[in-house]
Amino acid sequence: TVTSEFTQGLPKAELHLHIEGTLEPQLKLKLAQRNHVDIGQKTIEDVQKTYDYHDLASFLAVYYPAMNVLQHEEDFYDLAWAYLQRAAANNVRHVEIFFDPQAHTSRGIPFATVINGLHQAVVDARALNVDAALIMCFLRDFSKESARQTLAQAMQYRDKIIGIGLDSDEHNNPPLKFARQFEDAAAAGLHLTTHCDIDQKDSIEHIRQALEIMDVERLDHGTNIVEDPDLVALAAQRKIGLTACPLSNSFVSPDMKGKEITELLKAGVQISINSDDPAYFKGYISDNYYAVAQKYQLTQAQIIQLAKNSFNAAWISDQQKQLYL
Ligand code: ES4
Ligand code: ZN
Repeated sequence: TVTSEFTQGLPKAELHLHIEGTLEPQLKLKLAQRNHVDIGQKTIEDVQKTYDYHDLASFLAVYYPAMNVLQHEEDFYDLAWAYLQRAAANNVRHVEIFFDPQAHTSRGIPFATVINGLHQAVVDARALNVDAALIMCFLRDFSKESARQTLAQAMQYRDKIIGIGLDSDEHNNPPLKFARQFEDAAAAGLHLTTHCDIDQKDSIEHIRQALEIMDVERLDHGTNIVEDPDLVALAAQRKIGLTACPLSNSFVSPDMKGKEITELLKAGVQISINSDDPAYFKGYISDNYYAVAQKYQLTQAQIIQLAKNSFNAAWISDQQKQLYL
């Protein structure tokens, strides 16, 4: 049987982690005080009382306002460093960290402040034996024009970013809305992924666009793909990485998608387990492995396969994969 010691000790890669979603109540309060930002909460209990959500929209309504406490380069550094220490404690050997520049530039924080703070933590993570990289996400509920400007800004920091993704509210914001930006990013050698959140309107159509038209290499969540056997076969054949997030799923839907995860493992799809927004969804990556293993009685062999998949779907060289596998 799978114990929490086992899921914690297993070496793993984390491929679906929003750095803004690692802001713990304690750091939120500390930064609020340090930057003189009134967030309307004074204690950890006050903060936790606001963590009341049942779907993506109600989650995002809590998530974005909290980012006001992030003002200076040092704040972004402290945020990322706190996460990377937790990653090390979870035996995460490699992590590809999402960040949302538009959530900050839209409230007047320079792009440079965000990326320089995060990047310094990525560099310092080597001392923790954690190999880290940054993936820039576009907020899909913002305009194409905003995405275009954001990509142009990112190009000044090309060597600090390994890929791009799409997150935020998927409703009526299909992947194809950003086809042009994805094409430009691919031409610059950036890797491509997109959220295809669970049980969204047009889930299958969004997955189809992402795989057949935009040539993404991974799907974040993406477990609705089980509804279309042809797309499952395509994902297996192309070695598309799917990044499931069980605890996050349990907040925005009635379950952790364990049946879908098991089915995709059987079909040979490179599906992995990740933590999404661990400060908001009650658990870091080892907790996610443990929760899904318990609830769906996954075997140790299945858990090991999920961890192997995390390295195989990572944007690292085959040589680097050999070090971990
Ligand atoms: C997110 Cl759970 C989720 N879905 C979409 N966008 C996000 N950004 C951070 N967490
Ligand atoms: Zn996510």
